[in-house]
Amino acid sequence: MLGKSWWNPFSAPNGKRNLNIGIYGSPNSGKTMLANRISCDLGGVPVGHVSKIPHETRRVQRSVELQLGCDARITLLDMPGIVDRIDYREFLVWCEHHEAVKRAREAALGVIVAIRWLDFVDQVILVIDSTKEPFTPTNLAMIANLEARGKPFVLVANKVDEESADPWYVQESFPQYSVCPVSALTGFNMGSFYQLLLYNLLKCCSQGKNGWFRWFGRSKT
Ligand SMILES: Nc1nc2c(ncn2[C@@H]2O[C@H](COP(=O)(O)OP(=O)(O)OP(=O)(O)O)[C@@H](O)[C@H]2O)c(=O)[nH]1
Ligand SMILES: [Mg+2]
Repeated sequence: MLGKSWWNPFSAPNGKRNLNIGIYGSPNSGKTMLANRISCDLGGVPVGHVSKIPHETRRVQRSVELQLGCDARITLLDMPGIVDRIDYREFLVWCEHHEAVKRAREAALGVIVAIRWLDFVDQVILVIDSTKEPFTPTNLAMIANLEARGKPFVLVANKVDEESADPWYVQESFPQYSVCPVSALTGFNMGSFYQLLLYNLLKCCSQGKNGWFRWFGRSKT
């Protein structure tokens, strides 16, 4: 009799059972709040501290191992915010000079570390703040980088609970991708988001070396 691993596509994602999901995006787009919501929805604990001060997350924060469908185990990686320039003076509103300089240094290092981590993530969630202009150099560079690496990703338009949110504009800005509107704060549309994530993970599992063959059991000799 064939084992569970034969029919379960999640059991053979290129031989991997553990998938790393990286949460990327600009500072303050709601990455940590989304990571916390996903982690708690899937039986874990909050991943990190949410704050209105940009670059609150300056190191990669990991969730505990989470279960998402079948027997796939996922680890969420909440990344520092990606930017193309960091000016310590932006932090002077919130902290003293020396603290602002330190924060800016750590934030710059965080960007480098986050980009390096792209090599180790299986799937990316790119979080876009739907209350702001989405067509930014950072978002464009991130998408170009992900495309070039062939890294699977989902686009999320966050903060749709806000009156000024315009998720349709986000979708219009990136017409070649399907954008999932959510609110990490209220949990709006998280069901659709999980479906999209699961669908993408399935694709990610079934592609690559022996993926489809293992799925259909043909690699069994
Ligand atoms: N209204 C609303 N606010 C949100 C939502 N998600 C996050 N926020 C707010 O946005 C701010 C930034 O949230 P974080 O989760 O810390 O953002 P981040 O992307 O992790 O930011 P960095 O760690 O600085 O890169 C906080 O004030 C949150 O309360 C949302 O869905 N709706
Ligand atoms: Mg954060």
